[in-house]
Amino acid sequence: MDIDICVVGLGYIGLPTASVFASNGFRVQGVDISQRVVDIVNRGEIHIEEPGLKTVVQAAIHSGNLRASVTPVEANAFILAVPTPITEDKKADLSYVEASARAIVPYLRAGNLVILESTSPPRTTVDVLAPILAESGLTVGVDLFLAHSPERVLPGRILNELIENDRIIGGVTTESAERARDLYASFVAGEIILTDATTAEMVKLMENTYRDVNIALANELAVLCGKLGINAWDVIQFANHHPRVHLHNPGPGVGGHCISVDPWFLVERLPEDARLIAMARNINDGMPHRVAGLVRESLVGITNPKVTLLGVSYKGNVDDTRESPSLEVIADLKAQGIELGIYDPHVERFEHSLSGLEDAFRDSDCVLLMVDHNEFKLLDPGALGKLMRRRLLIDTRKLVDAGVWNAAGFVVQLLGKLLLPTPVSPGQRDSMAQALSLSGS
Ligand code: SAJ
Repeated sequence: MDIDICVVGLGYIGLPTASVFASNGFRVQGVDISQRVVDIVNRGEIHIEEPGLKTVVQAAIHSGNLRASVTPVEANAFILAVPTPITEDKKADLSYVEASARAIVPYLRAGNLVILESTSPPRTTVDVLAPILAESGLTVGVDLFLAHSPERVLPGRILNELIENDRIIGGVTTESAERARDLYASFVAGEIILTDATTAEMVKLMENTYRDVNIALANELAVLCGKLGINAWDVIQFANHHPRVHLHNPGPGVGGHCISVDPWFLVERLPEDARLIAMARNINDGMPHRVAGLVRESLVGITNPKVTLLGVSYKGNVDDTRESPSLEVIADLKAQGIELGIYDPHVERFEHSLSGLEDAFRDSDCVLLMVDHNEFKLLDPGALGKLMRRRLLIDTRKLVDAGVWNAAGFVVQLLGKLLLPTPVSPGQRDSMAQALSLSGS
């Protein structure tokens, strides 16, 4: 069977993209380096949580239009949808982009189209991808077409946004962009805007940077309001009545593989100039430690304290834990010897052990709500409070109905209204731990 599209990377972007193309009549080969993922997809199942995805994948596999393998095949078009994470020192790790490009080189033929969907630092398409693809002997822009079409979908709403959102397509040549547009036009209902590859890269990075900087502003607002003794959530709500103001929400940090990562691509490239962007990143990265500091302060005087941590995904109603602020908070509290009962109804695989709901609450001294999962709105504070040693809830998302929890005997503290401690160094944390009379200290 001739393949129309070979999609490399069957993760949060590649799998929905492959199955939507397949359900629009294209013959699609999905490729992933993980045999486990390939087997799951070939069974018509999915390895990630995303509303509606299972049905689309199942239908695509059963129609025969989608199949998966660990190696690429010849195709008319190739879509690279692999991760672009950052290294420990906040530099772009392009190894997956480079490896996926090398993997398709032997399968490229004259007239093929290659599209990079992965979010990438400026000039990646022209400076990194094009030279690798040229190893095929084809001339990029002449007999091999190359474009960057950044994914812009919101986890939790991927299938809908894949179709509805406007799409930016940047070609290394005009014909490259036009060919990519013709492909996506088969299912994209939004507007398709054509530009050059580097502009398209910058558009995507700026979208996420815009959000990161605005979240940093909201987090700074929470710190200021805590010091002034007022409620940041009221300030945000009232200010947003202004027609040109859209303040974001404070929170325990910015997670996920996008917003907490992409701004660093700009800082890495232009460190002298991307000053506001770097500062916003640092403000947001400081939030989990401020939250951990709040928890530590609430435990002063308690021997062998236990904390119930609700939610480990990076945001509500998803199972994705990459760059989750909860990881930082857990590491911080565990380093102090604080016992944790961790509960997340959406997450199955996690690097720390998870508890059932009741076990997480049993003998606890403080509930720390980290994620706005819908399930947490429905918790029964009356029953859960009875399991605890002390009824304290720190809500970092303004999720719960404080009145209901107060009625069940809880003191409810809200991030955005509380005095937030300054993030402290690991050394300072050690001396605070000793002051807390924790177990083993
Ligand atoms: N957050 C706040 N306050 C807010 C909004 C979000 O603290 O007011 C936190 C969330 O809790 C989460 C993080 O920010 O930890 C990011 O969540 P998000 O829902 O804002 O975004 P992502 O990372 O799930 O998806 C983003 C989207 N980009 C934009 O909205 C500009 C999506 O469209 C992109 O496709 C995606 O990044 C990506 O893959 O780049």
